[in-house]
Amino acid sequence: DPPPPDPASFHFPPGFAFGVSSSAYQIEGAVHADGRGTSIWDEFCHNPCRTTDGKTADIADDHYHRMPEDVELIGDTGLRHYRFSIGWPRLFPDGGSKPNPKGFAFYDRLLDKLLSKGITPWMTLYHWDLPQALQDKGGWTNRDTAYRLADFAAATAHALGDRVPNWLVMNETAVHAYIGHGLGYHAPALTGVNNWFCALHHLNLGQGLAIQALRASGSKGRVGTVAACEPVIPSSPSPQDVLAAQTLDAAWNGGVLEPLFEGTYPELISPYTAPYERSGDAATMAQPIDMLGINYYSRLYIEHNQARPLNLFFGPNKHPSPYYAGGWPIEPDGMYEILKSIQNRYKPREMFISENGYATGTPDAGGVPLDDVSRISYIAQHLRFLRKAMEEGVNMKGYFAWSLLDGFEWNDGMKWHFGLVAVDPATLKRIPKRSYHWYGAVARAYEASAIQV
Ligand code: GBH
Repeated sequence: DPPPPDPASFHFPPGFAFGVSSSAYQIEGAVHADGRGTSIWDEFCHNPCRTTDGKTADIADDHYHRMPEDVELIGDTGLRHYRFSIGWPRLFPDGGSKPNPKGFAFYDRLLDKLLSKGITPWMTLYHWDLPQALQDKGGWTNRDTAYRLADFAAATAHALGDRVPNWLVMNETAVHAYIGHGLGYHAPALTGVNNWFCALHHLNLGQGLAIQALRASGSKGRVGTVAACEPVIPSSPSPQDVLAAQTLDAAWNGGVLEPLFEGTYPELISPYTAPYERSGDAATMAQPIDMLGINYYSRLYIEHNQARPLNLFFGPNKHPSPYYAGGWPIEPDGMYEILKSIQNRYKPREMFISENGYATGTPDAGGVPLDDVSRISYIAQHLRFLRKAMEEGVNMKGYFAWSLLDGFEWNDGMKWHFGLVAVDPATLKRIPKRSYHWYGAVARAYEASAIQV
């Protein structure tokens, strides 16, 4: 990798947000503390343990008990924006309407701590941690769950809304639907075409209902959501692979953006969502939003595969991109490409990159690499392509690196390390990597130049 570029060499217009992202289940740990209920991911980790390395998120980074120190880390390096999620089972342990005061007290403390450090909160309502009690009633395959999300949004806005300037309803609806309900690699480990599209439709419906609930709550915060959007490429030019890629593109990108912006589903998937749609759903799903967060990591390569739902699956990348240890190709131009296409088609009011990051693998005896110039290079390349998209008229208002801390990586347990800061597994001590200092310097240089503009 080249030596890190000068942090002052990035020029973004005023009003741009540099931040970091996280999610509750991946960092909080303390799964039994203070009356928290069980989520579908606790089930996935324990009954039986289905992570590829056998690790659970019971402790994770113990952020629940170390939150003040973690917020200090964000602020001390010069970052002024933080995207995090709230744990539904911590706030409503049985998924119903009975709140857990100690859970609310935690997010009260988090919001107050952020605001006292001058850090703007971007609060995700749902980053995949459904209360198990709702899963027992069918979870996202049950239409009722969409209404429960709206109640959850309203109750949260009532309790915390005075300090939330940015609401984000969902994280990566398409990933949750496909990988959690179609492939079964993520919780709740359901499989098949029916579960996949039933969950997708109810997630889109719940998103619309939750946006309405937030608007009605009187919270002054702006309201948006987050989608995983990546160009989908056939693994080979064969007609079968091309159809597989077009179909996944319809489910992954179009299956979330079309209902949100246009109230429809792409033709390639509408036969599968139709059985679950009721009259009025189109209008409920198509809510105006203030901002759209895009999570981008790499292009997706898809091939025909008869053993999987809709005869498609992730395939090899036949293009000569370098790969990083996390296994995904490094394709910063793919970020530019997807942003341009979303801007052209849907014209969101504004967008921001809500996740983008680089993983190293399970550490060898030498530990997690702290001189992480590859991560710096990855972020720098993506910032350059983001800037290029902006110069061509894409209305980007922020960039959030994934993630502050090495954390729990869902079905892969603790295998991948995305953090700007390492966490010693024995002591849970936070150990900043070189990228933490470099990325903070980018944000500080930006603040200094933005003030001069
Ligand atoms: C994000 O999902 C999540 O929002 C976040 O919680 C998570 O920690 C972060 O990613 C890092 O994993 O071609 O077979 O390798 C991103 C999900 C990642 C799903 C890339 C598709 C490519 C599949 N996407 N993945 S493959």
